Amino acid sequence: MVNKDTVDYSLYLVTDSTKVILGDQDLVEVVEKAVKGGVTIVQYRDKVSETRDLIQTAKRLHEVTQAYNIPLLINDRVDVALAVGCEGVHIGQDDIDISSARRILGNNAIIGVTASSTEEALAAAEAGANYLGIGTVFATPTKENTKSIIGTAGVRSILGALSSLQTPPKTVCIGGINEDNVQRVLYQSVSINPPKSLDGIAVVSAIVSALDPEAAAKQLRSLIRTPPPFA
Ligand code: TZP
Ligand code: MG
Repeated sequence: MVNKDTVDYSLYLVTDSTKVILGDQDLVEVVEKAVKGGVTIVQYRDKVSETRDLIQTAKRLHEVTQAYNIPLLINDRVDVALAVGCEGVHIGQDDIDISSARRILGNNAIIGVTASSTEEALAAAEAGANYLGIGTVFATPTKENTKSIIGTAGVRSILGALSSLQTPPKTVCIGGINEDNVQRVLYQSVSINPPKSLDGIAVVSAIVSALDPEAAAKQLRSLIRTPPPFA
């Protein structure tokens, strides 16, 4: 059983079912390889499948994540999370509100929220989000209609605002992160006063589109664990 208060957010995989990102691969196989490589939490994000297929795939993904004792979250769809009995949801600013999601899924569910500004971050924290997905850090072809590209300076200012809270939510950042920039993102994103750093990095294409998703996850995980040489 996954305990929501001790979740490891360090390498957070967000899936994508579009041909351009996933290619001809089987999504569940890709996720299994990524989890073997060291992914610590998975979000099933699928904007193309019908509800019936979403539930079927989510159940298969949940078997994988349960075998490795890591959480599975569903993007947007509280109904799918409830049907599958997985650990929670990730919602955006235009999706169901946090307190409604909490009422439906209960106290033990993990509820993550996208935040692109200090206002959104503080409001989500206040409403009881367990973690924030901060971004979009860098422009990315994976999600072209993002509201705002905030850079590492934007991540820093959100972390700075959260650091004044007594129990800030966990934080991951997302958008254009890969093995070439992950250490720079982690290093540049630390807010200085009072200090607050990210709890993890979320990626889509760096793992899902990799030739070898297991090796890509392994490499990212070791880069996240190892302090950068310039720190
Ligand atoms: N939310 C903000 S950016 C993004 C999402 C889901 C996509 C990130 O994809 P990638 O391939 O890791 O840049
Ligand atoms: Mg959404």
